[in-house]
Amino acid sequence: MVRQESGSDPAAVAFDAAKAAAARKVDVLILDTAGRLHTKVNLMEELKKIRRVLDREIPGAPHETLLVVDATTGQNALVQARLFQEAVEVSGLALTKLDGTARGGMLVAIGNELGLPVRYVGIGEGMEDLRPFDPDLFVEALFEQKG
Ligand SMILES: Nc1nc2c(ncn2[C@@H]2O[C@H](COP(=O)(O)OP(=O)(O)OP(=O)(O)O)[C@@H](O)[C@H]2O)c(=O)[nH]1
Ligand SMILES: [Mg+2]
Repeated sequence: MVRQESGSDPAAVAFDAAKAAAARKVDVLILDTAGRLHTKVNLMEELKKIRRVLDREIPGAPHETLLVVDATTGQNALVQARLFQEAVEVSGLALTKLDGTARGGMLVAIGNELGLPVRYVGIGEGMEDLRPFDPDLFVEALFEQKG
């Protein structure tokens, strides 16, 4: 776990993490960015800077950029996904909170327009509740009668 004090420059933390990952010869480095709105230009610029720093330290990195979308967000998720993809080349999605009443139908719109694959779904708050995406299960649940 690599971190700095609250308020630090996120790109500097990313730089430290990339250095540490290389030094320790780890297989996987995961960066978790704090929640941010696509309407906040300076925060989106920070994301771009993180990408640049990573690519400089580990050529080709990041190899995957996941956008986490909350299933309760509805169609506004398409706007978010579009803007994040433009800014930081999102390569896949994680759709959380599918255990509630929301079914995540907006994934169809996102897939249609942006062609982004869904990598993970969240179906609860436990460690094991983040699962690889199963398209057949998802479609079945989408049309299932609830209640
Ligand atoms: N029921 C349910 N709760 C979830 C799911 N995923 C996350 N949560 C809960 O939602 C809350 C927020 O989750 P976080 O993982 O902190 O969300 P985050 O996107 O990292 O938030 P920021 O870092 O503030 O952007 C926590 O209480 C989680 O347990 C899910 O799939 N189902
Ligand atoms: Mg978080």
